[in-house]
Amino acid sequence: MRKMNLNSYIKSSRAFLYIIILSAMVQNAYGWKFLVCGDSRGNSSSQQVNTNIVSELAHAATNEAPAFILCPGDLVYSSTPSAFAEWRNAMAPAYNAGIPVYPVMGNHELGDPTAFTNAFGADIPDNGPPGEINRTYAIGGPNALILALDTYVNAHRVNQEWIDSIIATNIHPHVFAIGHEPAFKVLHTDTLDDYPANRDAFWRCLANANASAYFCGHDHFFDHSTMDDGDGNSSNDIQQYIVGTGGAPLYGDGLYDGINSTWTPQRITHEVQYGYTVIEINDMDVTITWKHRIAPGVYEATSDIYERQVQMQRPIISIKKMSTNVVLHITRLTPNTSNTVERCSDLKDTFWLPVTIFNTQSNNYEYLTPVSSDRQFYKVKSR
Ligand SMILES: [Ca+2]
Repeated sequence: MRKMNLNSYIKSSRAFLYIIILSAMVQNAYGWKFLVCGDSRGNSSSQQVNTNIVSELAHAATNEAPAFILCPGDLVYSSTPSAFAEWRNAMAPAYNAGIPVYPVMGNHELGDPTAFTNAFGADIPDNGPPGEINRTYAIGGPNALILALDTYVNAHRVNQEWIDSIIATNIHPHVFAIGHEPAFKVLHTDTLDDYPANRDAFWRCLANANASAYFCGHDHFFDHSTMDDGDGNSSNDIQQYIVGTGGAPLYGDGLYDGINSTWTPQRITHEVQYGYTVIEINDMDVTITWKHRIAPGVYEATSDIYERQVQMQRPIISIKKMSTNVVLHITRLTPNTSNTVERCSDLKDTFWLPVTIFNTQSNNYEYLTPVSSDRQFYKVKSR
């Protein structure tokens, strides 16, 4: 009797163990967060870092237990090994907790880019374009792609060719980007709108990738604005978050009076205070919260909470009929999975004939197939 009970206990323990493991995996994939906060520099070469605020933020950030922390530039006043050592020392709580910290360069790091890459290169993935290693790179979360972009290898521009190549093989539903300079001007006039055609291409690329937000600094305040693309659908408008709130001397306000092309900036929140943004991802939901400093060492969530449910985009087929063939150009595919093209000649048919089954490393695919009747319908299944 006692033995049976023991067996039964072992069986139920094993079942319980499986449930726990499954639950841990689900938690890992579905509920996670990262933080963004930039511009922590001091005001002179003798005061390189606002260590008081950086230390506060490092403690607050560590208590959030994020997957990683992103810092969009101007960490220190001037780019020297000792200044970066001072910054890393102030960020010690995060480093000691094993939380990766990923910075990109600001204009205050331009004096000596090598000092920056020496200080942070070991932490930064070497997956960027040639000539921009440790300056431009991609970070993958459980279900997100984050593009960390240098805006100074070519001043006031991002490396669009590299971004396009990364987006083309992205498998994650959530996409974000960070860079030092705002894409749309508020206070500083030296922003990505200095090259409007490049900025427009960048912003359209983010929109096509279903991105939620671009995080930047340069202006020393918090500014959250949504960039209305004028299509009457606010759910596809990308948010610009200026988070130059890491300790640098705070600035007065500005206007969105740069070159905005076809977008209409709509301000959600502007605040002149230190703090950081928390990006929480739960399956297809993203929540971005601005947390500001209300007392020394005390950071609290504000009412600026942006919520969005990312929709999986359906593949699109464009069909070009040649004399004896049709060319199917398929976009928005999920790379690395089994995709199927099927056809029928009458939509009332319940049977669709498989035309091709393919794997692709890209989210684009082109397929040539013979014309088999005057009227054909095609559909693609992608997962
Ligand atoms: Ca829109």
